[in-house]
Amino acid sequence: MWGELAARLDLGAGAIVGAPVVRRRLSDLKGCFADAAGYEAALALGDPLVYTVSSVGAGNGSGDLHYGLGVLYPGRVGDEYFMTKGHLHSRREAAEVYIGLRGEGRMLLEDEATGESRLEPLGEGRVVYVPGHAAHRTINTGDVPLVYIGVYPADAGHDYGAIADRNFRMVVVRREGRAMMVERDGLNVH
Ligand code: S6P
Ligand code: ZN
Repeated sequence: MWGELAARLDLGAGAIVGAPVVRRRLSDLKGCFADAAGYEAALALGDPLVYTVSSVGAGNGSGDLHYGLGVLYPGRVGDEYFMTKGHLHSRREAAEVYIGLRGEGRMLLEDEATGESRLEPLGEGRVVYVPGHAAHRTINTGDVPLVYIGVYPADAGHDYGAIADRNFRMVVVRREGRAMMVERDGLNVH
């Protein structure tokens, strides 16, 4: 017997109605920003909400899908835009589709095996396919909340540890008013 199959997005509230919500504040993003001093300075001023994710998992069988609505707020630590923690899927071959609903941002992808990095546009009217074995992190490069849906296999799982240990090789910063991807090593933070 099927359970609930339909859901309603409340884009004003930034949530899937009735779904559980995870809230991540700046203090939850320790180690994500290349500018560690800038991060501590920002935290000393307060601990803003950086993003929320409300998720729906209607089934947990092999072949089932889960999805989540992400709302990533605008902001920066130094030159670095607000971002999600980023993760690999525990089942590494599990892919994901991101569908941008509002705002303007980027998806940072990094192949776990080769280190190949890509920065793809993610925002209103944009779709990004996240292949298996790719660490992925969303970044808000605009002035309004970035709202998107991610659809992934029910058994994908989240592995935050690998990224927390070594972080992404690339960092997305604002330079001359636009977003660009630069190498973390050799990034001059001032
Ligand atoms: C889940 C999917 C998204 C993220 C969300 C928050 O596979 O990729 O729903 O959970 O963008 O990012 P993170 O890295 O904190 O899970
Ligand atoms: Zn994912």
